[in-house]
Amino acid sequence: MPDKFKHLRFNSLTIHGGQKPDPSTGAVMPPIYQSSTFAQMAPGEHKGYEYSRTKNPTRHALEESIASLEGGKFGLALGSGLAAIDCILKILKPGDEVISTNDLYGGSYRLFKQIFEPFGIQFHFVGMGDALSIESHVTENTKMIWVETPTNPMMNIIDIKAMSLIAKKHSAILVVDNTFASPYLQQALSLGADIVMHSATKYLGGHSDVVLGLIALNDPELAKKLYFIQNASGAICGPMDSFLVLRGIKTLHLRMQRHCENGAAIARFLNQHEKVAKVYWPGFENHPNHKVAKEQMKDFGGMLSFTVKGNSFEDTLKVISSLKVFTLAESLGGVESLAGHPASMTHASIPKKEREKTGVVDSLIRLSVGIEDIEDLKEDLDQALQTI
Ligand code: P1T
Repeated sequence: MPDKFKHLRFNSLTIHGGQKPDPSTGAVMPPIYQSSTFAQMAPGEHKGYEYSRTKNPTRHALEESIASLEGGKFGLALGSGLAAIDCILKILKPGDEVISTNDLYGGSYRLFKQIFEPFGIQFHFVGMGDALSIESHVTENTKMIWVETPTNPMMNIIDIKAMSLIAKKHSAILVVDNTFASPYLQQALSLGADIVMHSATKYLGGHSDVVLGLIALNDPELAKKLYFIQNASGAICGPMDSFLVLRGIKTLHLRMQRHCENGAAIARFLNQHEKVAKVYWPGFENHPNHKVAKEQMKDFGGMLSFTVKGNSFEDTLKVISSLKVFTLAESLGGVESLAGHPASMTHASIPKKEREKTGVVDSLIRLSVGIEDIEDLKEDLDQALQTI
């Protein structure tokens, strides 16, 4: 990042972090360098770019941006959130063990269990509401602790600082999936994480028009390993997608403010609704880790889950299919409000017995509250709930 931007605060960093006018033209937005390869003056003599899998100027601008937003020295951009997770897990070797949150995105669980476990890496899925409870799962082979917070979809909050103390004590790498919070709400590196990753498909991109993954970290040795894997395995994102996320990031702070405002209003609205059984949202004072959320997050975000009264699967389907402003769809973090049914959509790859242990029951509905007019969102939920 140019030195003149080093002192900037978060909102300014979303616009200027890692950015400078294009050196060859002065273009204010990083151009979409849609080129696979770059001319060399002599073999190995070039302007910093040889081949786009290794390094591409548009992707590089995005990598600098996420590093600056997360307060990291290094950033990496990959083809999806799962490609970013895959890149991080490839640091490990057969025989290594990972302790992971037991409530997490179904695709992460599937990657852990179905791709990495057959290669000899063992995963322990543990409730991390009380950080100390993971100690009994640590063995001499524990090399990584994987934390998603807030968790998808139960909105559990994990104490990142407490986890980092445990990780350090056992020389394990602490990774935080910061997708639900975004760097606007929570900066995991400053709380002690070694690596932070995002599905930038969500809040960072912010417009449901791109799939992309991001990583930020400070440790040069770890960064060297990750850059090696990024290039050697090759799951990079293209320049057009990098540009779209860079554009999204410039309004991250504005969008997040409204997501948080609307999220809080919807959580409170549902909480007093006669057709709703339970609302999961870390902003409630009786949320088990509300205090931790208040300490490590700036606000409570735009995600929440709830169950309908009676917990009937049929009623749940009726509500979710009756929504008109909320779109029934996977994903989250875009400007538009989305509703999902985790049991049959995002978390279908987790065996029913496993997911029900963490609360992902058939009557659970997950909302990604967008930035529309709040009264339209309330009216929509109310008319859908009145169908049961
Ligand atoms: O979809 P992708 O960009 O590959 O990101 C995967 C991912 C990683 N981590 C978390 C916390 C996520 O929520 C996701 C993707 N989640 C959804 C698609 C979803 O609807 O929950």
